[in-house]
Formats: sequence, C-alpha cells, structure tokens
Amino acid sequence: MPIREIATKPYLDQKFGTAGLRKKVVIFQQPHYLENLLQSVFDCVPDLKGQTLVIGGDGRYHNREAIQTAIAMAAANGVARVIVGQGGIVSTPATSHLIRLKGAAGGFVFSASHNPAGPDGDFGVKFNIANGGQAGETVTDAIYARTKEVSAYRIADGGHIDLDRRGISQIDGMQVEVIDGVADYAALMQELFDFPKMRDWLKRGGRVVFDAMHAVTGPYAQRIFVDLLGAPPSSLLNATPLADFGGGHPDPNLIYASHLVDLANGEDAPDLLAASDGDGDRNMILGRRQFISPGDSLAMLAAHLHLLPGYREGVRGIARSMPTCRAADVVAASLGIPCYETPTGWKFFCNLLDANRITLCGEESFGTGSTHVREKDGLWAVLAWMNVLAATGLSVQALAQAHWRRHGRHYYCRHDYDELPTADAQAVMAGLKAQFPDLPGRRFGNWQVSLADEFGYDDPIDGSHASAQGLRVVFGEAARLIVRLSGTGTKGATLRVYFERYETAESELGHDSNAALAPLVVIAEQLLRLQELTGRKGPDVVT
Ligand code: VG1
Ligand code: CO
Repeated sequence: MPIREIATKPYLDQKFGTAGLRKKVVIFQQPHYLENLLQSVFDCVPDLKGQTLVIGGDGRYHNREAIQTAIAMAAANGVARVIVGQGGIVSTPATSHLIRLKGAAGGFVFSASHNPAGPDGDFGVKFNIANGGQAGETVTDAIYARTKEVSAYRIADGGHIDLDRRGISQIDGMQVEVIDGVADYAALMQELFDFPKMRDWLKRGGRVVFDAMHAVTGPYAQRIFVDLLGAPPSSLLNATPLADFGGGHPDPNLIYASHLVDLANGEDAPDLLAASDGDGDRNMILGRRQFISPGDSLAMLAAHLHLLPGYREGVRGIARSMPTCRAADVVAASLGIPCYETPTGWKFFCNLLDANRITLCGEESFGTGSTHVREKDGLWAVLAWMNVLAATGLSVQALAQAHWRRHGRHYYCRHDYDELPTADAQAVMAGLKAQFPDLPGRRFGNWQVSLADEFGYDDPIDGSHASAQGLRVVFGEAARLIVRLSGTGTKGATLRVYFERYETAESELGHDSNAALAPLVVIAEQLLRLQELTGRKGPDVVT
C-alpha cells in the first residue's frame, strides 16, 4: 500500500485543554483537521516510531472514522504495532492500562468525555504517553506549536481495518491487533478487589444498580457485574454504547443522572447506585438515601482502602485537585501521610503516582483513581465501594455517618455558568482578583478570610510550574470559595464556582448540603457580582 504525503494548511485552534482537544464534531469533520493534529503528535513524539500505539474510543459519533485515520497515519509514520479495541471501544482507564500492560509508547482515546455526542455534539482526542497518563503541558504545548505550522501529513493509502473482528493484520509492515477491549481491564479489577467476597455480598441480597448512560462502560459493566460477579442483568441500565449516547448527557452527577437519585430515595432502593461518563473515567456513588460527594468518596475510600486486596499495604499519600474539598486532607492527617493539592486535570497526579508518593487521588468532578492506572477510573471506584460495603457489612449511609462523626463533614457543591461570552467570564475573574489585596482578615458572617490568591503549582517531582490555576478565597479550615474557567468546554466560556464548608460538631453533620452552603453562595455573589457582570440569574448546573 503506498504511503501518501498530503499537503495541508494549519488550523490555529488545536490547543489541548484540561483533558485533550475537544471541539464540535463539525470542526473535526473539516478537511484534514484530525490529520493535522495527529501528524503534529507523530512529529513531536518521535518515540512512537518502531513502538506500540494503543487506540481506544468511547464509541461516539465519528469514532470509527477517526480510528481508521489514526491507524493509517500510524502506519505511515513508522509505528510498529497498533492495538485497538473491538468495535473501536476502549474506555479511557482501560486504554491507560493497555498502554502500561503492553509496554506501548503512547495511545489515543477518541472521546469528548461526558460532552454530548452525535452529529451536532462534540468529539475529542486525548493523547497519553508511555506511563499511561495524558501528556503533560510541555508535550501538548509542543504539539500545539506544531499544529500551527504543519504543512503535510503522511497516511497509508487505502488501508481499512475491520474493527469488529478480533485478530491480527498488517498495513504497510505495521501490525494491527484488534483485541477485546474489556478483558485485560476486567483481569486487573480482579487483582485489586475481592471478587469472591463481592459475589457473596450479592448472593446474600446486596443490590447494585449501575448506569452506563449508553456510553463506553456498558460492555465493561456487563462483563464485571453480570458475568464475573453474578449480579442480575437488571442491575445494569443503558448498557449498550450508542453513537449519540441515546441523545443523553453521560455526565454522572445529580442533574444528568437524577433518575438514580430518585431511585436512591425511593421505596426499596438498592444498596449501591452508580453511574459513569462517556469515556468511563468518572463515577457517581449513591447509597440508599445517601449521595456521596466525590470529595467525600475520596476521603472515605482512603480511610478504608487497606481492606481491599490490592491495597493491603495501606495508603502512602493522597492527592486532590485544588477545588476538591479538603475531606481527604483530614483523613491523611489522621493516617500520618501527605496530602498533595494539584491543579485541575488528572495529568497533574501522574508524576506523584509514578514516584510512588500517593496511592489514591481524586477530583470534585466525579473522578477517583489510584496507582493501578494513570487516569481516573469510574468502574474502579464503583468496585472499590462495593468491596468496602462487602468487607464492612455497612450500608453507604452508615459508613458516611460514621466517617463524618470521626472526621467532620465537608459540605460541598459546584455551580457552573455555561456558554458565557469569554469577556464576561474574564470580567468576573478579574473583578475578584482585584479585591485580593483587601480580603485577608475581612469578616463575612462567622467566617474570616485567611487567604485570597491565584493558585499555582510547583510539581515536586519534575519542578515544573503551572500558573493561573484558579482563584481561591479561603476562610481558614471553615470554608473555601473557588472560581476557575473550564478547560473542556467547546462553546464560549464555562465559569465554575466551588463552595466548601467544614463542620465538626455532631449537631451540624446532618444538614441538607444546599442549605448548609447557602450563606457561602451569598458571599460569592457579593464578591463575584455574577448577576451584574454576566446578566445570569443563577447557575446552569448545580452539582
Ligand atoms: C473538567 C473537570 C476536571 C476533569 C476534566 C476532564 O475540567 O473539572 O476535574 O479532570 O474535566 O475530565 P474543566 O477544565 O472543564 O473544569 V473528563 O472525564 O471530561 O476527561
Ligand atoms: Co471522562
């Protein structure tokens, strides 16, 4: 098959965000748009030559076309072997695992995560490196610079792989292996968790409901919960991946998975209810009449992790992203281990994981994970919870209440303002920043500002610095207010406001979250002047 070199003109908007490059599908369908990006990756990461490349995707619209393009370009760019999931389906955490397991030099995940899919939806590309984690900013900045000058790309002509048939074939001397994208991941889960104990828990009447939201985790959940653990098939909801995610919004939170909240609060609720997102890296955990916020989930898993077979040695350290509540810090202090605070985005955890500084990490955006891969991992979190329930014999609610009595409770929520004009979002940020010099020491009700700053991060492993990672107003241990701009949106600017309030008195542990955070929301409006600067009456999404 001949290799063709095709002339192209650069696009100037191919800058990676928090997790990969995300754009509307129509943008990706522009001539040579994906090819330019992939060629820039091959140009900037010469290590891919002669090596293995893993290709996964969340099954969304345009996934198969993108995979065929990536395979043909990998062949033309000297890659020795491509491993791709059957049907083009490999979740983000499973891709991370495959890269590590197969000694690959990198991998692509075609996904825009939880963003809606379909011809009018979003598409995206994540690029991971040999450690299984997403490429850091040094690499993505180099790729971005390259996209602005790329003038030609290389592609093997006419190569087409049958993605539905497992097996090995060749394109231009490159080996292409279509594998079952679920098997290796399921095997890893069996190493980490006590499957016999969970099977027994289910047999004795434990009930789980998992919603795959018509995205990538369906086949994984079928294999793990039904085939391996013996849960009834009715435990799974929306388990068939669809190119448009069934028209839904596979973002596992209180808004987009509100039917799970109803189920958890209804008669005869299951013991554990959970959901994952488009590419399988997020998770939402609920028990009977109990929502577990992601920050709490991280802290509670940290407190119980030693009960799980893969983590018998205990937790070395924990990391959380800056906006994530400080519940994990309290557990870390009680265990006498470090707790790191990183910028938003999983890539910032990877150096800490590689250096063995931490065992567990998480983000408020429904992301939890551990040393087992270099991405957050939705099903891993659900299995960890199920294993903790099976090992302790406690309900989710009893576990949460005992945790709060011992460690105190961090009430938490996030308000998102979507599709703002960029200038308005920037005005809000600038408005708060301008007040920073006057804030320390100022009182708002019972709270006094101890710190007001723009978060920056010095990576303790490689010394790299990340600046402008969000604005924070800290009221000692009692509360925090954080504001940042999203790096994953595809239209206008998304402003995120995060609220955290810590209570330790027994009488203060049982409030409704929104009620507990209401005074902080009032302070936020005072400081941010959101209504005045954006004309919005309130947030679009509250999670
Ligand atoms: C969001 C979340 C962040 C997460 C990122 C990727 O980023 O806030 O915590 O790591 O999405 O997750 P941002 O910049 O929009 O706030 V995923 O599951 O969308 O790949
Ligand atoms: Co995701």
